[in-house]
Amino acid sequence: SERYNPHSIEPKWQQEWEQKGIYTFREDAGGQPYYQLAMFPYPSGNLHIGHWYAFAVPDARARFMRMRGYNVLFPMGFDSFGLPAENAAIKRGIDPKGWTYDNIAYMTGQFKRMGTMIDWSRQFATSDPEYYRWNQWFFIQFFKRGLAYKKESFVNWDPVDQTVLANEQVIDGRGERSGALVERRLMSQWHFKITDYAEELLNFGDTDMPERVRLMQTNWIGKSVGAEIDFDTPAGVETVFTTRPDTIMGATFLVLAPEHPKVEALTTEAQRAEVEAYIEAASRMSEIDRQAEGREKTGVFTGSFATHPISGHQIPIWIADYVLVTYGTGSIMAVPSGDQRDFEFAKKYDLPIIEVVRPESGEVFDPASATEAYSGEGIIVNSGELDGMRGGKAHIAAVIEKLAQRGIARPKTTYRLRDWLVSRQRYWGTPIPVVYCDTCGIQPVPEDQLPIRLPENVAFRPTGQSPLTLDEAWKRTTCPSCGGPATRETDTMDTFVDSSWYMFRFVSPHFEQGPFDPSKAHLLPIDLYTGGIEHAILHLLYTRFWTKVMRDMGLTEVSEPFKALRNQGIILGEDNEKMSKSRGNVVDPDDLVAEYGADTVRVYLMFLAPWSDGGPWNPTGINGPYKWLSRVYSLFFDVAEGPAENVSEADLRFAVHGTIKKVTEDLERMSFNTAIAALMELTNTLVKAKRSPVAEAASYREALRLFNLLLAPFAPHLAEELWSGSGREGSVHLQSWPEFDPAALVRSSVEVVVQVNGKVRARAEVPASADQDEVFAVALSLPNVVAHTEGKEIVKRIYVPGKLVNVVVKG
Ligand code: ANZ
Ligand code: ZN
Repeated sequence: SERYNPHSIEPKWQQEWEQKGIYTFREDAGGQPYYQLAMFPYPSGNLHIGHWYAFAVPDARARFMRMRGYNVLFPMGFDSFGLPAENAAIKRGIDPKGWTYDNIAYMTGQFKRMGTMIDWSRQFATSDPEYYRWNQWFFIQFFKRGLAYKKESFVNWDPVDQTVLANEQVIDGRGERSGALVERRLMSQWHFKITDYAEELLNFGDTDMPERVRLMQTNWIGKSVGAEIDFDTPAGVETVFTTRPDTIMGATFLVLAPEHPKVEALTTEAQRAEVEAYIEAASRMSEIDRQAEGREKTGVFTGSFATHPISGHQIPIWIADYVLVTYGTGSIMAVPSGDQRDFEFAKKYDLPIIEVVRPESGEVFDPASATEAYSGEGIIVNSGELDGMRGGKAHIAAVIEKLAQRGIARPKTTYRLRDWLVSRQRYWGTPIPVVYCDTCGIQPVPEDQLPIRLPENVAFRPTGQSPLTLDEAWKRTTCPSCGGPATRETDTMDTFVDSSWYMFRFVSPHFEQGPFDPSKAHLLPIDLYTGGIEHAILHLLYTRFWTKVMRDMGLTEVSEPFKALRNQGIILGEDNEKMSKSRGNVVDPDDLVAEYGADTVRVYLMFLAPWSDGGPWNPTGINGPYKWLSRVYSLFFDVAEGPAENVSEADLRFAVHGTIKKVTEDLERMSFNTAIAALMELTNTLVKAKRSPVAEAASYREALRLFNLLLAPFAPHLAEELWSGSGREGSVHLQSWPEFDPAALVRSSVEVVVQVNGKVRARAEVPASADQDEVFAVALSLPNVVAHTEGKEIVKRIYVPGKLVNVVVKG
């Protein structure tokens, strides 16, 4: 009987829930507050199956926490500034704002059909002026604290999107969105001083997050402990950064980045033409390509020499593109015996190589025959005073101390992390709240003039300049300091600014006196934050930085925005490949909901793989969950069919309470697939129980009630229908999560398999408390066991407690 009809059940309850406001978070509702958040989406136009995976699955966890008595805040909004809106505007001649808000309206409708407990009263979009006003306010606070500054720097220029990209947005030398090869350009840009927090960002405290994310952030920050060493050159003192000061006596030349400011002064007339040509060629390459492993080393001699600080030797100064101007001091002391890049360079240009670290094995490094550098540990040789000391990365502290005493080296820690470049030459973002005055220079906009709204009806052409530069009337303003004429900054902020603090806004989304209401700040940090691994560096690092700045501003007491982080995997196409229109393997959740209902889609997404792994979509796989929910429906509402069964009351209680325990533990650790498997198994027992005499007992009705509660987080609509259809009061979603009864899990008797010579001959029901002798007594008395042992000698007895008996007989 296929009476389960999600299409009548689901809209009915969605409407009822909305009408009664059962998911509205109220601070006074009682229970310990619990803030769960899934990374908010970009309003691209349509919710795809990945959105369902990211929002509907964690929803089960949020519902579970709520039933456990927590006062759960589970909000949602839209990360609505950004390029796609602007590209749509350019392509189709439409208004980015209209496009964005139409998408938000459409996607909110789709969201509501998912059956989540999202509190929609808190929804906002980051392109709302009431929101981005606070981006501007933060920018001004950052500016006043010296954390927002403008500097001329080489930037990653995306020639297709015609904008600057942050390092984090360049993947393998290409723009993250456009895929275009990124060029380097010198431009004046706003930066946030995230490097001030580099060290603190390496400390994750007791934040519970995947090791992988921790590692990616740590590598991105890229802390290097080493020393700075000064070399005299004809253009003044040049300081190099090295992680291997122990190799100083092996430094046989210096290498400067081609863009290094001293190159000009160091280049002799004889070398000038060659040097200039080299610089020109290097400027056309990305940093990533320049550093690619195995790439043939190239460089040019400047014609000048530096003085080695210990030996006093004159060592040549070269330029080479494997040295980056953006790291360390932009120059290195080259040690060909210890560094592979330097080694290849020295071999190619026939520069001296001196062994300085000899491995414990005593193997001597012969510069003439060596094919690679030795970067390992050992004893320092050929180094005068340093001879006999331990060499290698782990042993530099003693060397630094020795060199420091002589004034040759200073300890120095360097980070790969760069300041966050926030200027974007685009329209659809937060206007940067500063003005330029010929007399007073850069002036922040007074706070009472915020928000500076984006002008409407601007022209969209990718010109390499912000479209705001074309709006003369908007640009023209007065200087807040002298009252004279001034012009507005026309760049907008990187949209990662928007997502850096939105989790704080949700606690008081309509607050007008500040970014969030301080009296609600205790709801932070987020207790559980969920989202894709693709945000491991960008978003998560920025929001951690922002939180620390807010703490230092006195806005919050927390140093981290979330207590725990969990990443979901990705739903792939049937073919195990990424879903994409071109592959034709895209699964549309709307179609699935139309066919099976939202509960089935939810359950299938939870069931198909561990949520943290994700996996391929199986088009026939969804039938299983649908059949299961139909079976559940009929279990509750149809008359029993099929042969009589004999499930005892103890069996029933054992199954139900075992499942409560299992599902509770599984939901705690976000193991949704195993929880559903347990519920499916319990369904089998309940179907049998329904055909047993126990179906007349109160304990059967209680079993159904408990099952109904367990089902609620996963299939919220069906669970509500079962609840009300069973004549129960109120919403199932406002009930308490059941506790398991440990007594029900203690079985009074156990079934033991009885083998003779390894073959199963019988099963014995024995008291759970029976000892080995008692079990053998029962086993050996069973007729089929007697038949196989009679007249034979028992030579061995094997007993696996509570499970198995094996008697070995002879003759
Ligand atoms: C001498 C030396 C000897 C080095 C040796 C290494 C091995 P990490 O660990 O990545 O921080 N270096 C410094 N600045 C550089 C730049 N701007 N571009 C390219 N390379 C640069 O690497 C630090 C090491 O990378 C430094 O230590 C320096 O080479 C090089 F046996 O100095 B070393
Ligand atoms: Zn002025």
